[in-house]
Amino acid sequence: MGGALSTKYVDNYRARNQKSGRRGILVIGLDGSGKTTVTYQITLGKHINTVPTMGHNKETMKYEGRKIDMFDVGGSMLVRETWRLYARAADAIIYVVDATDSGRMEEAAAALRKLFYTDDSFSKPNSALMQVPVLVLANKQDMPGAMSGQKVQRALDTDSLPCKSIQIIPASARTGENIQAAMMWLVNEMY
Ligand SMILES: Nc1nc2c(ncn2[C@@H]2O[C@H](COP(=O)(O)OP(=O)(O)OP(=O)(O)O)[C@@H](O)[C@H]2O)c(=O)[nH]1
Ligand SMILES: [Mg+2]
Repeated sequence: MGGALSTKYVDNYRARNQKSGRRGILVIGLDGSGKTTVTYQITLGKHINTVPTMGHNKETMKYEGRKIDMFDVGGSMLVRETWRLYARAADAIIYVVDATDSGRMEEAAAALRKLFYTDDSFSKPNSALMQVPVLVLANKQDMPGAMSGQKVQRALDTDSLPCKSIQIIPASARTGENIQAAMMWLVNEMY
């Protein structure tokens, strides 16, 4: 667990990565959607019990010989304001959705849209993200009643999102279902 990033850190981070080939993935989504569980399933390959994230949690891994940092940021309303700063350091985004929580799907859609535009009427795309691939994980598929990937796609209205590419994958961070396959898609899009 850590504090929040500073603008200076973000800009230096990008400059350093351009030379070394290192990449940064930002993991975001509403509180309790499963971001930290997803992050550990990707970096450690197993299910770990979590506590709510304060600030951010940075995990570094090697994927097919390349170094990748995962910035797993808290999803509570207050911390969501910092997503935009973290997004400046991101080469890719994982957006985690709790597919069992249809009651918060609208909130999840609004939070995603808010990051991808810089104005309230959603007409000015966030230029930092236009070349970034986005993986949406429709998480918690191990639970009965979880919304399908298609339903989550419709609810989030992802077709119009101003990004490089987007893929919605149903997955479970608890069982690991589809997590590595989803990650493979994202890494291929990122380089
Ligand atoms: N059944 C099920 N539970 C999950 C899954 N992924 C996460 N959870 C549970 O959901 C709860 C929240 O998970 P976290 O990974 O801490 O969620 P988070 O998005 O990091 O939450 P914040 O850090 O508070 O923003 C925990 O009780 C997890 O065990 C999943 O795929 N299936
Ligand atoms: Mg967390």
